[in-house]
Amino acid sequence: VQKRGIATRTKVSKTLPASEIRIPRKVGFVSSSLSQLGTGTAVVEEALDLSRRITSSLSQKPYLTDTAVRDLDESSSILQLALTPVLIASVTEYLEVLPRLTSISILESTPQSGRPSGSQLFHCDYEDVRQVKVFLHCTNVTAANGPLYAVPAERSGLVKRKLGYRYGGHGFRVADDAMKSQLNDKDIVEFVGPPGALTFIDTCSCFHYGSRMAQDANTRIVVQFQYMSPSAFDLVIAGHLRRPPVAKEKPLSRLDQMVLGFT
Ligand SMILES: O=C(O)CCC(=O)C(=O)O
Repeated sequence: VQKRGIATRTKVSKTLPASEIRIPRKVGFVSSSLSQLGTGTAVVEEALDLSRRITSSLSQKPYLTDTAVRDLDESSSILQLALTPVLIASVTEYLEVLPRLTSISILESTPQSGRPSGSQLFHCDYEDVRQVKVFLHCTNVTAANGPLYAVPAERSGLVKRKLGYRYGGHGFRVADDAMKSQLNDKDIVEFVGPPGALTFIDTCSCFHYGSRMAQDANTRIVVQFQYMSPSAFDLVIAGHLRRPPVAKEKPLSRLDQMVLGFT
């Protein structure tokens, strides 16, 4: 899983710029944008283009198509965003280690009748005790388009204790009534925003859900970048199932190769 030791990762991570986008630990999320990263919108165009070419997906969810992005080449704007030094610096500061980029996915949510289910219900991810997912809006996301909603990390921790929450298995998804009995409205933060809006969020520490669309709403398209510590449970147990989303390791820098899991 981790072919290089922490000492080497730490040394290499020292070449990153100072992290300008801080994810406060008690909150577990922060909003940003492509312009704050000094990045153009070519990445949004590339993602929309890819989404138009998706013909099949592994996703079992009727309301959400989740398609892994693979075999990018080094000129891809999606790959360049995933490896942007300021972004990696922010994730490194939060996870306290140079992270592994473990997936890039295109999420497409569409209206679906019936009661919310799956990731439309409050839950915490369990690949590790902490991870960072970065959501990039590729369409305008309003309250009608099923935005992401999240509860700050500290508050989520209190709710976990109160509910006796267990990761995975039965009870991993929590009904609204049970959550709302523990929360005030102000504890639930909504991530709306135009194409180019970014959300950095620790989905293990923060209860969250998304994709509850209004019946007449337009499709919501986001790119999701997932970063974990190299010693994350998921990588230790099933790291061999995760392939870098890029075709070849050359001519990427050593730091990029480490983030991508080549070295
Ligand atoms: O945005 C969504 O629809 C939900 C995403 C989610 O639950 C996750 O990525 O863990």
